[in-house]
Amino acid sequence: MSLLERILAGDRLALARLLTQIENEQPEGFEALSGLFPRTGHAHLVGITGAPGTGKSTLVNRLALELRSKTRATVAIVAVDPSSPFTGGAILGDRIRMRDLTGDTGIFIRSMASRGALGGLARTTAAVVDALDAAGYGWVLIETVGAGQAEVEIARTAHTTLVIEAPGMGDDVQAIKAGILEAADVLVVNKADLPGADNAVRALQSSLELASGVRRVWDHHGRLEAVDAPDDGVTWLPPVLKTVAALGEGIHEVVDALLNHRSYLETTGGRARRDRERLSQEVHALLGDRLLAQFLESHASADLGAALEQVFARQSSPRQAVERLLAAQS
Ligand SMILES: Nc1nc2c(ncn2[C@@H]2O[C@H](COP(=O)(O)OP(=O)(O)O)[C@@H](O)[C@H]2O)c(=O)[nH]1
Ligand SMILES: [Mg+2]
Repeated sequence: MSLLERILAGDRLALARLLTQIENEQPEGFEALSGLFPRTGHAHLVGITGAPGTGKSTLVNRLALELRSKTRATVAIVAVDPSSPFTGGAILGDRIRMRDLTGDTGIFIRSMASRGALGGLARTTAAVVDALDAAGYGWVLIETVGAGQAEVEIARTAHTTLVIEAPGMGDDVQAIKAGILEAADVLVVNKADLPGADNAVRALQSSLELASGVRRVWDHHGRLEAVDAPDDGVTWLPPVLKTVAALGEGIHEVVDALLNHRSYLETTGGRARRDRERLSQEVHALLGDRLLAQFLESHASADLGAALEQVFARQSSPRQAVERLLAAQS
């Protein structure tokens, strides 16, 4: 059997091997992925992002188990943590903590290390997610650190973006600071067992109102009570939920929010729109990579070097330098 056939037959080792090939940018990996691509487009992709230590891995762990027992769907987890190398504490810790999930063959876990190349992380993650989608996982949960353009972008381009926050990480609400609040479909204040959780919930709620212009009324449990806006059933109002992921508290509600958001996307056509956005972004990025590589191959690096020297000397603007390089090519 070929690697591809084995993956489609549910062989987890074959899948792990393909993911390694993709991470190492081996041509046979990309070839196999192209063969699998027609089978993608079925998984629901959830990006989970937030500052380090907010409890992303713990929450993802719980969500996977809950999704499994509630919907019977299979779940893949992709942990993207560019700040720590494979041997580093965070990922090693994640792996050990996640060991309790691995007895279930309906859950597949992959930790990714950062690739050095600029933008490479987002590209490689997209390829890994495609492979998991093609392999038939119903849900793909992608954990990324909510810092850095690539990481936020990965979470943002999922079908559902979950932004996680925790109290006691300074007075500022990190999601507001990082500018990812507007991308959030579901907001979670984890570590609700610690003081300051209610403040974090309120801060998120009021910035959501500011951002959307929609006034919301919350009951004293922090649950949405009323919305002062036309209830046309078309507007998604990101819920703000409290969890204690370490103890499994509040997980049902988060899973319900994920299921609700998935239905919302399906009924409003938002799913297809997000798919098109994500795929066209991927094509654009790959095209850009390839064109640059082609250009560099067909040109003596001396040309580029000379053009750069002119820019350094302020004799030509960066834009002029590019114009000249391209004109010289034709
Ligand atoms: N007090 C408390 N600690 C938690 C909770 N959830 C996770 N933690 C702890 O917070 C630390 C960071 O969790 P982790 O999931 O690795 O965070 P990540 O860096 O965002 O992935 C770990 O020591 C967890 O055990 C919670 O709900 N309450
Ligand atoms: Mg983590």
